[in-house]
Amino acid sequence: MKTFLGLTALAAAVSPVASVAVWGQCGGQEYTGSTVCDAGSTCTELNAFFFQCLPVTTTGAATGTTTTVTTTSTAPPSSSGTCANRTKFKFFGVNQSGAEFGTGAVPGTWGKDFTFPAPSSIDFFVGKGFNFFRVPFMMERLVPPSTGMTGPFASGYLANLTATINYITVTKGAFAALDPHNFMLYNGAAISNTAQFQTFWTNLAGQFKSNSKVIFDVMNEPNGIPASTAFALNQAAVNGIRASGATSQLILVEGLAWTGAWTWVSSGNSAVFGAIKDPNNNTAIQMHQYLDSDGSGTNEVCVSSTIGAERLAAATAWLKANNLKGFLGEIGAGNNAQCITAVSGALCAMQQSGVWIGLSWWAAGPWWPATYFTSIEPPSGLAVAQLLPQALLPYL
Ligand SMILES: *[C@@H]1O[C@H](CO)[C@@H](O)[C@H](O)[C@H]1NC(C)=O
Ligand SMILES: *[C@@H]1O[C@H](CO)[C@@H](O)[C@H](O)[C@H]1NC(C)=O
Ligand SMILES: *[C@@H]1O[C@H](CO)[C@@H](O)[C@H](O)[C@H]1NC(C)=O
Ligand SMILES: CC(=O)N[C@H]1CO[C@H](CO)[C@@H](O)[C@@H]1O
Repeated sequence: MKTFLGLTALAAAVSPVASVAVWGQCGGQEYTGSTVCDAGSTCTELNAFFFQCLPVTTTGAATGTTTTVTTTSTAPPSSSGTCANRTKFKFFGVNQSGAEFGTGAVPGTWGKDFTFPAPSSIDFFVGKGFNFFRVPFMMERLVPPSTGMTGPFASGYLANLTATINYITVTKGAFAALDPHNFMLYNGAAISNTAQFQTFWTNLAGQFKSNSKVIFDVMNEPNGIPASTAFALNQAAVNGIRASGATSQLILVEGLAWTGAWTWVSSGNSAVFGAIKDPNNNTAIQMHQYLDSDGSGTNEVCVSSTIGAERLAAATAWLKANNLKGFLGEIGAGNNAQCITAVSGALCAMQQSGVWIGLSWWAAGPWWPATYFTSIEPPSGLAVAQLLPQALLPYL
């Protein structure tokens, strides 16, 4: 048998195989691709999930030409194996889109305009070790415009939303963030009345006040109002949530300019959000970050392999200076080698900083098109095969 094994191994070694570029994956659990690295790099086990083609340092002197080989000290880390002294995230997961879909369809039809996350998708991520789900929903479906945001809840939509939240938190034991995905617009107009918004949150938090795994994400990406108004509305929501009796759960507040980390300081958010007050001292700043040229998350090309860490640096410094915690509620990028390295670099920088308590990938959800490049919906969302094992799982 030994001989046969040797022959088989030899046969495998001499048959033509595509080789993996530097920083690419070359092994690990569930990996089925090539285990041969390009010249100048060597396949190195970083953890059970991920073997990577790491560059071998060379002077290039033998040929007298400049080589493209980089050393590990100048390249960003591409897995936790090269990310020293990190603090793990307390919350790590994905967005679960669906209930907010169907913009303009109010209330819209379940199964046609909107849907709710698939339990099988939640099972998949919990099975991988994730413990957090951000669940976007549409305010107008929960509190119909006919009776306004301080009026009664629409029972069917609340029941379905609650079923999703309970599946995540009770059945699976993970955390679920309630995310009114409304950009601080309600029934076509900017929300500006802090008292009404506070009541909306008192009512909603009251539904979940006894569930310690529920997180209150005040408003997705406030837009079209001054930063000071966005801040006042967030502060009112914090006050309303605590007044409901929900005193232990995490609250996440978001700023203007798509709550972008890279523009946190230049957008004016940094000038106002440092003053957030929570009587129960459990509020974090939620920021979002995409890695394409305009930061919109609409292009699968990342600016560079270091752009993730670079775009977070100023926000991280601001969080530290203000003694606040950050939560990266949306990050997304293409499923390609440069983006995988950029995402990995971002996660490493966040975990080394100690000020980021969580992260959620944008996005899972049953209705993303097969071509949506940041889709992480199992089994075949484009981010599932490579980005998930290479850039996310190493940071669990
Ligand atoms: C990690 O932390 C240890 C203990 O504080 C320290 O000795 C070591 O130099 C640090 N390593 C890096 C790469 O920062
Ligand atoms: C709630 O979900 C059920 C299916 O479980 C569906 O029949 C119903 O239409 C949904 N209602 C709303 C308002 O989402
Ligand atoms: C608030 O909580 C943080 C830990 O999350 C702690 O470091 C800080 O001392 C607390 N502040 C107050 C005023 O209790
Ligand atoms: C970057 C990105 O994909 N943003 C999407 C967030 O989700 C809403 C709908 O939930 C989309 O309209 C955005 O394009």
